[in-house]
Amino acid sequence: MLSTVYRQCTLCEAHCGIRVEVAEGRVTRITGDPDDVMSRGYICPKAAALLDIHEDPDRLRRPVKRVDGGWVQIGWDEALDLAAAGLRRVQADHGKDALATYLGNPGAHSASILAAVLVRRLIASANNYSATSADQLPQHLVALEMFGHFALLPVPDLDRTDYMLILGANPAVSNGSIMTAPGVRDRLKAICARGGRVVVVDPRRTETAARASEHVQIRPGGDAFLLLGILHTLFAEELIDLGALRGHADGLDALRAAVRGWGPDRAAAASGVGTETIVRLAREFAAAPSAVAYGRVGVCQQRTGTITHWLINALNALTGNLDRPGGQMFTTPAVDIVRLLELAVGRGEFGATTQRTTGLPSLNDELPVAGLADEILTPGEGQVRGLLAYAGNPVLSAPNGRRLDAALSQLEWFVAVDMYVTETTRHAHVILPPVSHLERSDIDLVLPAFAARNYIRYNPAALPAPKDGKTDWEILLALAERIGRGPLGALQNRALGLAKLFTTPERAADLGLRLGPHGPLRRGRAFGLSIGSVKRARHGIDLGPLEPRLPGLLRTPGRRLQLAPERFLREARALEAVEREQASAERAGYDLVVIGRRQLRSNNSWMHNSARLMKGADRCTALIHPADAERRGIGDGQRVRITSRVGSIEVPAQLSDEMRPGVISVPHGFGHDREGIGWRRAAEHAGASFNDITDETVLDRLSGNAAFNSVRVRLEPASGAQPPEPEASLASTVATAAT
Ligand SMILES: Nc1nc2c(c(=O)[nH]1)N[C@H]1C(S)=C(S)[C@@H](COP(=O)(O)OP(=O)(O)OC[C@H]3O[C@@H](n4cnc5c(=O)[nH]c(N)nc54)[C@H](O)[C@@H]3O)O[C@H]1N2
Ligand SMILES: Nc1nc2c(c(=O)[nH]1)N[C@H]1C(S)=C(S)[C@@H](COP(=O)(O)OP(=O)(O)OC[C@H]3O[C@@H](n4cnc5c(=O)[nH]c(N)nc54)[C@H](O)[C@@H]3O)O[C@H]1N2
Ligand code: SF4
Ligand SMILES: [Mo]
Repeated sequence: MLSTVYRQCTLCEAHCGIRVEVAEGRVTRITGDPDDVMSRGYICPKAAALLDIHEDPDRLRRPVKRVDGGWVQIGWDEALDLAAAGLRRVQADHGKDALATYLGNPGAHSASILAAVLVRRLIASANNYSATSADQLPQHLVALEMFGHFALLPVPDLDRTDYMLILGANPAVSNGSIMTAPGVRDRLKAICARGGRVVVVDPRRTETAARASEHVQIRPGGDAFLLLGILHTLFAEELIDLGALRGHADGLDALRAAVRGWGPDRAAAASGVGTETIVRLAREFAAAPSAVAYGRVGVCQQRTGTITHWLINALNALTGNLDRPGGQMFTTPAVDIVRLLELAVGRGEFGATTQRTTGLPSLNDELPVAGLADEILTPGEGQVRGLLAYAGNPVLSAPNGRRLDAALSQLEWFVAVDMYVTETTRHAHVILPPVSHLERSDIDLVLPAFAARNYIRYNPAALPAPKDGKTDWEILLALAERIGRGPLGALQNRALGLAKLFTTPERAADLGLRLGPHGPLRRGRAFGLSIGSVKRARHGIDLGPLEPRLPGLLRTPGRRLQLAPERFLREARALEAVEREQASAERAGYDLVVIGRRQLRSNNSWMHNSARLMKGADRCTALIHPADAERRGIGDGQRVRITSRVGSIEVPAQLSDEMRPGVISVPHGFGHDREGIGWRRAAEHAGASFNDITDETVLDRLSGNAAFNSVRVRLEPASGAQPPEPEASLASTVATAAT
């Protein structure tokens, strides 16, 4: 029997439509779906690797419990009872905050996130963590302060823009983030083809920069200063025009005052970008028929993450590009996530609680992951003794992962919902594995809310789930049921009763679709979406280009756009301190900055067990500018040691003039050399974990997001390594920018 199933690849935010060909109960081929409404046939090499994951002998297919010297398989009932009893015991013995939760990145790519949120509510601990605080937390804080809700994240309307300024993102490799836009390389190319410009601000000449109209090789952490200089120019040259938002915005004068001291010369010195470039970028941006500034993890993972994203949004707003076609817009998604979140958790309060050991603030009931190890290691009232981790690998993804690794080994009880024995889950007492991605039907509710077009797509399972297999949804609800009988009693049971209404993700989605902006209530019975109509549309449903939504969508008092929130103004006044800090780190002997790098054939930490993705040369290398290498006697391919305050790693050097001198680049997600991990092929390509040298005390100053890209290091040949033969090419390489 031959069949073709149309669904999406759930690996990254692009969510490309795929065709999965099935014969005799086996997947024979995965290709791009040419009729998919969003991706039109585009896929990257990872899509086919869904099959590798599915067939991977190392993937767990049954629950396991840890025993002396290894793991034993157990049945689902036993596993779920055991897991839940342990979680409840931690709370009964040590109080409710002693049990922490961690939600990882793949959780957001499935409707099961709803079930995970429910479990969290039942656990009712203050110690909630996720990949958010290693990623987009600054953007949530900016959304909360400027737009009134933490999930009101605007998206670049890249398909209609005339000018795109990209700061700290490499969509040609990452395929776009908080910007679902499959095939983004072509979409960027189209901007130039229609006479527009793409300008990439990045310390490295990335795959995106190489295809752009212009590359601005900024110093890491320089973006806030660059943007201050641009805004200064806009005010000085009277290029401000709020467009349709005139009359709906507060804080214009305060913003003008905040940037007053940041003339282009000063901004240039602080950012490492030339004065003329800053002035020209400001003029070009203001003059373009439409323009959008877009920033992602490169600038989130900085000491100045929040302030930078504030200035990005302000630049869009001040030039009339916020909420207009071709600018920075909000979606009108099939399921109104913001509305649902509003009902479930409110606006997403900032600082409602603080972390016991670090004092870092919470946002939307989550605390920064940078402090998790401390919470486990520091004795006292409220010490974390148990953990429930869903779809995350924080040992490789959180700052100072080594320390977290050690901390996890001390937990009294740790339950992981994951399909591998990873660097993280090897510390678990019970691992509950979901069926493979191809075996689950699903509907993605979260990421269409951050897409470059409005759309919705249903994902039928390509293969039936094995009889004794469970989806994440089923696992999490089964845990919820067992935890619901726990010490907190009545309240938990009420929440659980509510949840039981939604026995499948489809039922939950159906309600969301019907109540949403494209549902029958708004569009009439004949046209309104329901789960039935979404299921019938095999290639997804295009719901049109982004539409202006302001001021109606704002959740601020009086629905006013806040251009200059007080918290950000205070921080802007303190920016000089950031410059001083950088100087003092240099004096302490750490003379380089290390930044991250994503790769097409990796997906964070967890796809290194796929044969087809691991072909070819070692990718876990340090990109080093030839001049920096030469000064230290380092040759191409030689092993180097990179040392920060918290530790050191050794990786091969890869000399490249695509780096800004003074900056080196290392991918994260490697480091598969730990004892006891279950992914054998990954272990053969172990590499080193970037997060063994990232510093859990180096954070975005406002949100507490991990500032991976602000970490100072020193670099030397690895001990025992032979000094390289001098290379003629080294001396002739010219620096592309002054440090
Ligand atoms: N130095 C540095 N560190 C970084 C970053 C960086 O740029 N530099 N980036 C940060 C960012 S943006 C992110 S999002 C985080 C990611 O950090 P995490 O989310 O903590 O880690 P992942 O590597 O995505 O690990 C995902 C885990 O989920 C499992 N998994 C995969 N699919 C499923 C599924 O469908 N169900 C279940 N139950 N499990 C599944 C995998 O086996 C794996 O163990 O890393 C952050 N860390
Ligand atoms: N192939 C692949 N795709 C992925 C992932 C993956 O691991 N592999 N991960 C997914 C995830 S979880 C996410 S969040 C997204 C992230 O998507 P992107 O935000 O596009 O992520 P990166 O590719 O890490 O790009 C960050 C860029 O910031 C630059 N940078 C570092 N420091 C600075 C700085 O101070 N200033 C500026 N201006 N630039 C700086 C880096 O050189 C890098 O090019 O990608 C997703 N897609
Ligand atoms: S870009 Fe690649 S990994 Fe991302 S959804 Fe598309 S095919 Fe999957
Ligand atoms: Mo991410």
